[in-house]
Amino acid sequence: MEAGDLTELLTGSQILCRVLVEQGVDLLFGYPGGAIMPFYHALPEYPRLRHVLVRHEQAAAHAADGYARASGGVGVCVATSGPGATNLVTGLATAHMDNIPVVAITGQVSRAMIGRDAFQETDIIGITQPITKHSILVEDVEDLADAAREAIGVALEGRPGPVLIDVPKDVQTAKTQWREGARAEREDLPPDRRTVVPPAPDLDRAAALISAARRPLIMAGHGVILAGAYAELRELAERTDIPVITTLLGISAFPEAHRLHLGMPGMHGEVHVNRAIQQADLIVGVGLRFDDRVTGNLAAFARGAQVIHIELDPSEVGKNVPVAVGLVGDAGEVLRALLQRVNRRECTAWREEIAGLVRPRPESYRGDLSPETILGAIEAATGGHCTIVSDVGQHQMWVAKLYRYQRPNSHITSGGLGTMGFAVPAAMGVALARPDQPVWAISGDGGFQMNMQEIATMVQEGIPVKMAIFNNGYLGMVRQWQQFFHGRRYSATPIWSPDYVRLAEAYGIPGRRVETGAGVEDAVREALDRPGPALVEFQIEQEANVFPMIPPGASLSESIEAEPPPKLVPA
Ligand SMILES: Cc1ncc(C[n+]2csc(CCOP(=O)(O)OP(=O)(O)O)c2C)c(N)n1
Repeated sequence: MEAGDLTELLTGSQILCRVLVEQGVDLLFGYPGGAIMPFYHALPEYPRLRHVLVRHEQAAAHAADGYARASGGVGVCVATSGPGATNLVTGLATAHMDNIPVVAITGQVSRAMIGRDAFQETDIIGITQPITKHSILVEDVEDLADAAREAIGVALEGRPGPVLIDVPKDVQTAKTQWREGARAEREDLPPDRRTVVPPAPDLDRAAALISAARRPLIMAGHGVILAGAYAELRELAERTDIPVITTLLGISAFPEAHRLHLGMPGMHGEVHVNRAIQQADLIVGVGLRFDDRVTGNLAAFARGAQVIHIELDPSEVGKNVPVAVGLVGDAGEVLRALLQRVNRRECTAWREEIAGLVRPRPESYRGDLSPETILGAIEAATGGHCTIVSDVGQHQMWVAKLYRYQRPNSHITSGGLGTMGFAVPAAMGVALARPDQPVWAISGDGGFQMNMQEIATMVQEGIPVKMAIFNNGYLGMVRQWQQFFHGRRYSATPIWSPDYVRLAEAYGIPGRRVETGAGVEDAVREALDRPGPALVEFQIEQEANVFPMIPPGASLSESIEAEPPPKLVPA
């Protein structure tokens, strides 16, 4: 039968698959079960749709998230009703906090059973409403195609985010006519939902502030990466000579070897970056939301600075910091409009002043197997042609600060939710989106153990993720807080690990343990040289700390730059 033939009857499941194909989706991460079985029954009829069977639905959501972050397209995950759907929750919340276009398709019990506490019935729409951009229960097969198209469109449009579509089993088996639809493109959106360039007077004011400022800074966030506005950001910085700070999720929005790159701000940001913020008279924020990990105590944040805030979501403008000019729109479009008005200028004196604030990085390592050595070896072995996916904890901060990101969007992490267990499954999605380059998942021994079951997925599907475990025997970041703020009471933070080399062996992948700095380079090279997934455990110093650190609730001026003397630690 011809595509578009109005007499063609398809099941809801076939319609779902067809819409995915029509919308350009070719990869799904999922796990089957009773209420989603009709969908899985239809799936083999659509060989264009590759399905990756994960080992836990949380990993499906993170892998879809990683795929979306790396590809710029939508990431799709699939789960059954009840426990399958609830296992997606952390992954959806992670994507929601970081604005990632993930579409989750969940099976639901048949319509007649809804509301009766049926077997594996969960109100997943109710559960995920606050952590999705949109969620839809499809109650009629007639609505299914458009609901699925809308799910993908809504996930991608404007400020991206996750969308869940819940499909009762009998809607998956019901039949109706297939009607062809158009592929959702940003340009297809109705004009009121498209990005509009801010009014000319606001752009003029921003340009005037930029030319008048004596101590200006650019703070670039995730919005630059989501908009792909790398060239525009660089042009603004170079034309105005303004130093660029990149937030955790803004890392790799600006080349780090560039003379204007300053570093990361906030709780674990560099001292000179935080001091520069406190001394600035203008902050040009691009695609960031000034969250508390960046600002520290808001009342004391950049008190001498006026703020220009370039941001897609109007509700973010003025939410955390008062702004002099808010420029609402896509970072690329706004920067292009601004660049038409911004003149060349120099910031030599201010840059020299900031250079004078730079201190040697506080060193907390006693041994030679430092995170710096490990990250330096990965950078050297890959020439930076590589994507680093980090987990959450101390290693995440080292990964953010000790590797020089030169290529756009080469650093991926869970910023907003700070989800341990993210790196390993997200790296699977990244690796499938970027088959041309190595992908490293870097985790602590805690976070690695949260989703290490996914090694089996990598083996079954041939996904070549290189896994590095920074093993310090502790839930390191929490232990550091306990050391600094809880009188060294290491409550529930020592963590035992299995023998990772034997674990790798059990999965049939190469595994190495590295105990000294001398072994780092070889182990990294070997992992890269062997095809497929590989694992390297680095036994780093147990009580190494991340410096500097702004204590929670303190201002950016109050950083801890060395081990607190034991007598100052409260008992
Ligand atoms: C799912 C989840 N549970 C708990 C936390 C709180 N938390 C933040 S960092 C951290 C410790 C991480 O330990 P590890 O994975 O070993 O990494 P390290 O800090 O040692 O580098 C914990 C428990 C979290 N962020 N996510």
